[in-house]
Amino acid sequence: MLNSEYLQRVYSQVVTRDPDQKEFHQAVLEVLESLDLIVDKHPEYEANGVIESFVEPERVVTFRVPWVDDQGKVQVNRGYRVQFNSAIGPYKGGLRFHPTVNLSILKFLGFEQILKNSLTGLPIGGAKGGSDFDPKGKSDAEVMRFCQSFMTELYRHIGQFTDVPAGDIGVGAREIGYLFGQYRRIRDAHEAGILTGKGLTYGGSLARTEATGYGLCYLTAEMLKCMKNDSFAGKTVVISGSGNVAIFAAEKAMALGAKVVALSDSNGFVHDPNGIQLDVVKDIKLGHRGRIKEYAERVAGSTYTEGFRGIWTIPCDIALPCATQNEIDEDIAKTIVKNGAMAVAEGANMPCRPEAIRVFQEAGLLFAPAKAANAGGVATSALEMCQNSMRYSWTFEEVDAKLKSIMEHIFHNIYDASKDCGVTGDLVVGANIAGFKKVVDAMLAQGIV
Ligand code: NDP
Ligand code: 2IT
Repeated sequence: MLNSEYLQRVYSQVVTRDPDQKEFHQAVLEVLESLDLIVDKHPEYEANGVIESFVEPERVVTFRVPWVDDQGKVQVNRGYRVQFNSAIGPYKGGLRFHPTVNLSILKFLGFEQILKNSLTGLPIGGAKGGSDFDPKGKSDAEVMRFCQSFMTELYRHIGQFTDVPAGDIGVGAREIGYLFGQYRRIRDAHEAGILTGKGLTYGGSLARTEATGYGLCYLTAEMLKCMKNDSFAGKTVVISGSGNVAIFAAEKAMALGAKVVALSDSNGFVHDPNGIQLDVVKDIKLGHRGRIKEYAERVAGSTYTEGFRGIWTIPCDIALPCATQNEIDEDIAKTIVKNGAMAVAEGANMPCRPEAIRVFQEAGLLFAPAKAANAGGVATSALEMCQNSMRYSWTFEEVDAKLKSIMEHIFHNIYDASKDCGVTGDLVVGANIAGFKKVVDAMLAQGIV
């Protein structure tokens, strides 16, 4: 656990204040364990109450979201925005629409977002928001009415210099479009920079859709090259999820010469030993919001199995969990190791439990944590903001080249930070420390705010 008495005190206050927020505790403890390696050298942290501030959101907004379903019945959901830290730039982070959304999950996501956004090297603070609304099975008209109601409250809390939301689970191009339309109507102004992930016809950036998955592979490729003198070429890859991150991670992994053999959704997984046919997956998931099960009905030689965790029994060289938090526990991690994997990189946020990460690291696997590995999405969101400010747009190739260079830079930054801390190659520590240093310097420079 924690050696520093100061950090122990901070952590126990976090737990005492919000005893039910398990996911938030998990995310905080991991970061504090890394800070434990440097905190003694920085008495100014305790003297200025910096870490107490760092673990407490600047602002949390919760609100009622009433909307009318297709039967004419009023439904009421709960909306949130956790504005965690704006020391280095406006709050920035996605919106998640999923029935499991609660304050613990949004606080863990907002907390991780601070460090992730710092690692991108771009001037963005950390936030997260969303609702317990479930877009699954809803008509487009219902989703539109929900988004309009959600934005009718959210609009007063966001702005291009204040807070810039984007997508996450359950929030893609359709939802961002409805949210943007409502904001524009309320404000009577086309302020493109208030949301990212927009459509290309109204201020979106080329390559934002692909960015998280592509970025994950760019960072993983750099890690393989620098730490194992290896590459994606000829490797077998398993990717959990089949949403935005998973699909474009699969696309880039294949482009880099790997064979992707499995994908999943919350119901189950498909295994295609011949290599997943991505056009079929795109047709199912992006074409008509179908279930991954359909893949096995359409592609000979592939199989479908109920239960999403079973995907990790399929042997692979590289594991890319891209679905949701805490899907890989200690036992699953042991299975992945036993099956001979060499690397794990997190596309989802916190998909591996701490015990699982320990299993990977002790077995000598390369492990890239989410706050570095999936930072390509938000980095490209920041590039979208940049283009909106310039009233200009870059080509796909220009954005993609910037994304690749950002991800390679992140890898070297976190690798070097791990070395400086005396734990060379522990990229969890590297990411936490490198991300934290920039934010804490900004916080200290700005006084108690
Ligand atoms: P999508 O909504 O596009 O896809 C989510 C995928 O994960 C779906 O296949 C979904 O299956 C599956 N999934 C969601 N919840 C669960 C669950 N509780 N159990 C099992 N499977 C689940 O979301 P994204 O692809 O955008 O997000 C995936 C992950 O990546 C999340 O952790 C997100 O925070 C993270 N992320 C996203 C970024 C982005 O730019 N979009 C950027 C950085 C990180 P089903 O359809 O059955 O629900
Ligand atoms: O978790 C994430 O980094 C995201 N969902 C993307 C956030 C963003 O603002 O693009």
